[in-house]
Amino acid sequence: MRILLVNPPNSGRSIPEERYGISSLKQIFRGEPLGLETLAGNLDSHSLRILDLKIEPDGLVSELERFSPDLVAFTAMTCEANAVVRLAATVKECARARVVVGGVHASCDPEFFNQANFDWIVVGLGKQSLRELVDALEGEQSTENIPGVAPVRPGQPLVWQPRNFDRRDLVADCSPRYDLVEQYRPHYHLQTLGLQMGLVASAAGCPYDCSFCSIAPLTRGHYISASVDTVVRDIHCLDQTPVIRLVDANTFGSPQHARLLADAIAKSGLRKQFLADVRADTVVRHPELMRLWQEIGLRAVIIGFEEIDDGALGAMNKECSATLNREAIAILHDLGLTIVGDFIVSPDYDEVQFDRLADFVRQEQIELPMFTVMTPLPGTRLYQELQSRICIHDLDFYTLTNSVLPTYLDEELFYQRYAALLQDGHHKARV
Ligand code: B12
Ligand code: SF4
Repeated sequence: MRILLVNPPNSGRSIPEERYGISSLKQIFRGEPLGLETLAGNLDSHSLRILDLKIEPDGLVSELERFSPDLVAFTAMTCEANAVVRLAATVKECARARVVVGGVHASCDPEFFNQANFDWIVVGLGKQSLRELVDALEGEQSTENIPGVAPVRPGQPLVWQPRNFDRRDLVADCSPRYDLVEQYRPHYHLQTLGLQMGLVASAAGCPYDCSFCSIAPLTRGHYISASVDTVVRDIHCLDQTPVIRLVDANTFGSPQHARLLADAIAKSGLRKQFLADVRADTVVRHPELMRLWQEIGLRAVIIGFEEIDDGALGAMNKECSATLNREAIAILHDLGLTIVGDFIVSPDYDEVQFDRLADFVRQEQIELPMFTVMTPLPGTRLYQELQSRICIHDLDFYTLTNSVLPTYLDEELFYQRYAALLQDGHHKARV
């Protein structure tokens, strides 16, 4: 079977830019489509291509003509969902391929894609589900009862069997097909460092349940570590790439596994720089783990501090505290690790709250603060909590840099303050 895996173009709209001419918030995001490479890893014996529309945004029609796929597989985050709906229509117009969609948005809100231009929606980890779907198509068998795969039924609710995710869904014996994006690799670089960056997953899911987060539906709440050997093998696949971003939502979610992995990396002789997502409480409870990783190349950690007071952290069920956040910052700075700190700005912020956040970031010397606007993403608990207040439903605005709720401050002032946070935080930023 000929299978074309498609990464959607950089998507989304910007209220600050469109309404107030604030263009400093616009960002272009590039990184290899590891989800698609991972799926391709379990589709041996088929003819495969990955088309990255983030690099060649107008490439779909010519690729459909050249490759003539039987199946087109799209991935999509929430802000890319509308774009993928349009692209699926193009596939149906220009080719005779069937269309399957998966990824974060399909997992959080599968009904969104229950539309005529799609044939199947894959909910959650897809490496094994997609394989089973492709096998069924090859064998001309029914695709009705594959766990995790919802056949599209426009006008009627989706019906599917949920998948019980476990290690088998990682299909450890086949690595991601990094080779399928070789032509794009020079574009996957970390601008701040001017270095090429590759992505490797060492776990899927997260055992926590923060109200704003869309990770849980990918594994139905399970935290699944990849075997140590698998991770080392995948890092080896990226031989020419000096910086490795471990893309797991919560890289050191199992400290025991993280220790074994660090030992295995040290023994393997791999010389890389690593970036990893870590929770502040993990840093405080396991500072020795941070040291161990620093010794084997950990250069920067991405930490979701989210908010700076306990009330707000409690409301989002972060299971962390302002004190732990400060302790973690001190430990990481002692170790010389760069902190990429994620903060969530609430649409309810007044000027004093903007000031306090700016002061915190300055005082704590967060090297690279990242600020998103609190966004109730479909499929999250936050979405249920705030549904009645949402005033923008167009998913093009769900880039986490727009407020889809009314702002407490005058809207223009809100975006000016938001842009100022980013500007202040980034003018001396380093990774
Ligand atoms: C790497 C990454 C990126 C990269 C590369 C992604 C790419 N495809 O090009 C870049 C830098 C481009 C990026 C950009 C953005 N990202 Co991003 N990103 C990630 C990150 C850290 C890892 C994704 C990953 O590689 N995971 C590992 C792979 C193996 O897993 P996976 O992609 O989920 O794929 C598996 C399943 O989902 C499924 N699957 C996926 N696709 C498909 C398709 C089919 C057909 C099938 C069957 C199955 C399937 O099977 C795969 C294997 O099991 C995640 C957080 C996370 N840990 O997941 C955020 C994340 C996906 N990003 C997020 C966001 C919000 C963004 C941005 C809006 C930036 C921002 N403000 O934070 C932009 C959007 C870009 C745009 N404007 O269009 C959110 C998405 C939330 C949501 N509901 O949409 C996440 C979850 C982080 C978060 N803040 O919560 N991102
Ligand atoms: S925000 Fe981080 S810690 Fe919280 S559920 Fe999501 S991945 Fe887990």
